[in-house]
Amino acid sequence: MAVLENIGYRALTEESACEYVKSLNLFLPDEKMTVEEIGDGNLNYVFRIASNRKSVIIKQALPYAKVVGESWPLTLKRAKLEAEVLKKHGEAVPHLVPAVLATDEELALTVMEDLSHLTIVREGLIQGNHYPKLSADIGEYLAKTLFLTSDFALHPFEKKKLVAKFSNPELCKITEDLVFTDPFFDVETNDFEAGLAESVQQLWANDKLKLEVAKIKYAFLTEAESLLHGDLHTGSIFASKYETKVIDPEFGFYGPIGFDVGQYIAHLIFQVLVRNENDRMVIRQQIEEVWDVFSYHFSEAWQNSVVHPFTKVPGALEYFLAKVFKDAIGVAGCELIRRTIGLSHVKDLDGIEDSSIRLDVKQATIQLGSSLIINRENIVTISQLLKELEVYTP
Ligand code: SR1
Ligand code: MG
Repeated sequence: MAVLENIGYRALTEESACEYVKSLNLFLPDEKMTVEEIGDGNLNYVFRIASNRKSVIIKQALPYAKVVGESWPLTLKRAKLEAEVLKKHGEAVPHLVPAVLATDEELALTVMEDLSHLTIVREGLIQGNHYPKLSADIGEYLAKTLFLTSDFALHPFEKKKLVAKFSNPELCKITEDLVFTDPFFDVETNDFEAGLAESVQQLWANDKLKLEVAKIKYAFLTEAESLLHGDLHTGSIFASKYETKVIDPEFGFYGPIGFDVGQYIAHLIFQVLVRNENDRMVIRQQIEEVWDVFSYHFSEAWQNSVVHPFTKVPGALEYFLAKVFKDAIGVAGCELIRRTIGLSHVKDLDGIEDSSIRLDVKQATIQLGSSLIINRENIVTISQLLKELEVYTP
């Protein structure tokens, strides 16, 4: 049973959500408004409130994980942390995150810009939509948010203040368990189709693989490089042909840069694996583009940095980018596996109706994921990653 941390907390209803935004004077007292609960994520309520004139979103944290139920209590503090991450990242890329209009710690909610003119990228990609700006925007988002919150841009006192401010142990524990631990052991939370049982047994018995996962998990636990989004999958991104907005950074914390990069790449890989030959090229290009744009902006910021004397040392930038790339490849491997056999799946895979095709693709994500984890020292360029991806593409 969830224990309430906030005395004044109450879960909003459509009616009270309306009253709430009125009390903030975001709408006129007699303005006609419509409201609907549109949340389809794992953890929160999301209300869209609109009049003829304007619309806003209220995102409210529930004291438990919606995906499992009240038996899985979850801190309400994550609402404030998410709003603070949005604001901090907004300092770096205001055009790529939603504007925060108000926050309420007691009710664990954030009122923010309505983005319903955009589509959740996962849904759009599954429908075959093309987002020409997506990966360039995400590359810029990653480079600028991660550089500007790192030791390369901040005074060490300021950086350490932020590390403490963005401590997020409960949400990190979810990632530590669901991404980096449970899928590699025979535990109850795992969820996979009977047709995958043999591959899963092999994976659980593979000590070489598990040793590499242990190293990747250790980096996640200990390397406070930058303020991460912490859950950068395609369900955390809204987009159209012209615009991209990154939402939902409630898993934000100071961690290794490669984590955000690797998660995003993994979810593009799902699309490569589920698409037919003609349609997958555009996603392969997006994988290439996100890394190119990320390294372009990151390198530019690095060269302009005046904080860290070692940024001027020849080879230092190359060393750091290579580390981020290797970390990203390892994380991508773990993400491919956990979304296939762990607790929280993705529609890209589970939505494949033909069971034989679905199983083939899922076998591919397990095998490719394992290969990325084990061979990440040798996969050092995007072309090598794309080559490896081709080997496992059904
Ligand atoms: C219980 S939360 C399951 C997953 O949903 C979130 O989006 C994160 O990816 C988390 O691992
Ligand atoms: Mg989320």
